Amino acid sequence: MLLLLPLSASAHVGSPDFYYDGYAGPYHLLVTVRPPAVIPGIAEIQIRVISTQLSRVEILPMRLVGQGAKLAPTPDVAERSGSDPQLFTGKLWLMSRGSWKVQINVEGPQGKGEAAVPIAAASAASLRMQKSLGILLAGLGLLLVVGLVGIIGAANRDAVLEPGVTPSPSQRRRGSIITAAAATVIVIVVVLGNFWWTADASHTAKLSYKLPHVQLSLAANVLQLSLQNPNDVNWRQYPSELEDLDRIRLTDLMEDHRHKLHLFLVRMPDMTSFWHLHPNQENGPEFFQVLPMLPAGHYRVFADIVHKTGFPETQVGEIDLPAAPQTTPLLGDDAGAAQLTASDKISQLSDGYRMVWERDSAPLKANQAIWFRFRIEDSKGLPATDLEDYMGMAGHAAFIRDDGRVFAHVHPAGSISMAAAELAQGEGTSDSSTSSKGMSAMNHAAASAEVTFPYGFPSPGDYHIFVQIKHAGRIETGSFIAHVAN
Ligand SMILES: [Cu+2]
Repeated sequence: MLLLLPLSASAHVGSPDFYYDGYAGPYHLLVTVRPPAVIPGIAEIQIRVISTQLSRVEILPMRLVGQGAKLAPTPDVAERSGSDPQLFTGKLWLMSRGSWKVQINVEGPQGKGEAAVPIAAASAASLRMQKSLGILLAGLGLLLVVGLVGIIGAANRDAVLEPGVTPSPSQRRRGSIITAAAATVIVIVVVLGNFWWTADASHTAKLSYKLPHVQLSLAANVLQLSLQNPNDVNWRQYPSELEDLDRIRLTDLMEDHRHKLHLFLVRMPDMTSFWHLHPNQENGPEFFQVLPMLPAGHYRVFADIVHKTGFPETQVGEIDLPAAPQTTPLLGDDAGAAQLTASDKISQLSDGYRMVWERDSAPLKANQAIWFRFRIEDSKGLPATDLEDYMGMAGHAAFIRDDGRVFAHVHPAGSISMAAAELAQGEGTSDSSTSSKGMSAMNHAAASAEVTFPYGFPSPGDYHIFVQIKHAGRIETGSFIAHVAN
């Protein structure tokens, strides 16, 4: 009866769905997984096969790590859409919190193939019961209690008499005593039931996922970050319900495309200053970042981490930055831009390069998986030929709603965590040839002048899309605006 809000659970902020672009054997798939807002709950899966027809698609849920990763349940057959023969849909139960994968087995004209899509499951905040429903249920409950007491009383007073005979005073007394005793017992049961109900509700509320807020402080131009773990304390109180591997710890971070922490800073509300940095770990949840020359202002902060269980989290924060006291060069994979001009089509890069969003005229809609395609052109307007890998991939994108309440860090393979994707491939039931094929497709190098990101906006509103690519040794940021209609 605790209805749950379809809020974001984890992984990204306000963007709970998982989008995946990858290969199952020879078949190119675009997969959308909508995890349930409540655990246990039903995840909805959509699989679109590109360019070929498949004869059969099977889906099954598996844990990402631990014993459960080795025990595959019987797969469900995904249903082919009546109107679109390349679209398959299915539903899967996710029985516990933590990191899961959706294993996909396909069969088609070129034989069989497998893919695994890592997802994260966590209950979001719970909602109180509606008042009207509460009043209705209380009324019905009262009717049951009164009826039960009356039946017990009548059974002990009138039921033993012949028809037409009135009960004697002693029978009446006996009936009254038993009625009173029954009423007392039933009221005690109702009161105990209420205790049980309240305890269970607060237990459920404690197990709902809380968005972690990273603690930020600034000393000169060094930003100090302290990751928080608001879910650990509450999740740990119920060890019987949570396998140990579902515990969230901050000492178990794994590298996700080369870094344990991907830090995004965006100046609000203009969003003209955007930075993607990689702080150094000091110890455990403490990190520090020497800031480059950021323009002063109020910044929204998003810190992406992945636990070694494959459970991704984004910690959020806000900070006011003064004008940088000294110039520190950007190092390694750190990149950003101080004065971006957002466009709905063409973003100017340095050296006369341009990034062009290849979009059609159709309005953007929420909850729809689409490919965001960006073409990089050189100063002559020709497709760029000098694109390089940036942290192992052709590009990195951040989708941020203008109020800062939606944030997703997306790659050419989708909005799944890349580190979790490696776990999903590594511990799967698939043979190594399919796995390696899947991975190479996932990490497809920056061979062309185009970079694509599969994603769907979670809600209507105005968004900024920041797209980062690398060419001629330099990391560039394109900035785009997108209006998502109601
Ligand atoms: Cu990235």
